[in-house]
Amino acid sequence: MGTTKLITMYGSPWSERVRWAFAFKRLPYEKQNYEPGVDEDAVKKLTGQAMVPVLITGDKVIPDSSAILDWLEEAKPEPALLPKSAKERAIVTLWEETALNALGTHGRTLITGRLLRIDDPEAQKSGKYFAEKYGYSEFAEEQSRLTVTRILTSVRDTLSGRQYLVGDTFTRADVTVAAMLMLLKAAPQEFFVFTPEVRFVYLDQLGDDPAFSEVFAWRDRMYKDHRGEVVKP
Ligand SMILES: N[C@@H](CCC(=O)N[C@@H](CS)C(=O)NCC(=O)O)C(=O)O
Repeated sequence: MGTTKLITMYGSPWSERVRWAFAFKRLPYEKQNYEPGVDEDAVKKLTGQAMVPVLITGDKVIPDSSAILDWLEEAKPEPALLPKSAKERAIVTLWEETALNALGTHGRTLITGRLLRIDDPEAQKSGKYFAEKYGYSEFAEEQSRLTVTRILTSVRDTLSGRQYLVGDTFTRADVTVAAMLMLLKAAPQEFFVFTPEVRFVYLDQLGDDPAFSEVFAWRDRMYKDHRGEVVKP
């Protein structure tokens, strides 16, 4: 198969879902760290777009976490991260899209708002970078909070009485939702290493809301049972 390299950003859940899937399938890879505001041009030159994760394998360069997971499922089908039935696969895809394009993007708006309110030049700088790149306003933040609250409610109610989001096995739906939840509250230090200052930035009031404690307890259980390694920079 040759060398497989992943360009990822440590604190990004889009990168985390890909690292998680590689660890789950025990596929080794070379790491390259992406720094926002520094490595954007290089990634743009390589892929034609300015986001990570990016997979480089053989003569292929694959941006986009879902395309990377599709490549991975084909390259290493076992242990499977997709259910066998087409119906269950369809539901996995719906959860993934909700997690990536609603929970993730609205979660990023919430974290951008938090960064902009922190009285620290470094936090302000990254807040401004993400605000400009992904579009931020106080109104958008209020709307994002409503959307994220609705999704957390759906995750909680779907998980009631169940171990996994789809069927009775761990799938890409669980990987993706569990990874995206870091934007509201990071996984505990024993699974995901962050300095206390950075961990604080990742904590939203929704992450500590008792109404959603079962969702974050489930997320921590997914890390404990399936993450397979302590995540370190
Ligand atoms: N559709 C892409 C989205 C990835 C994405 O949103 N990446 C953001 C995560 S915050 C990123 O690379 N940010 C760094 C930057 O904007 O410089 C995927 O699923 O991989």
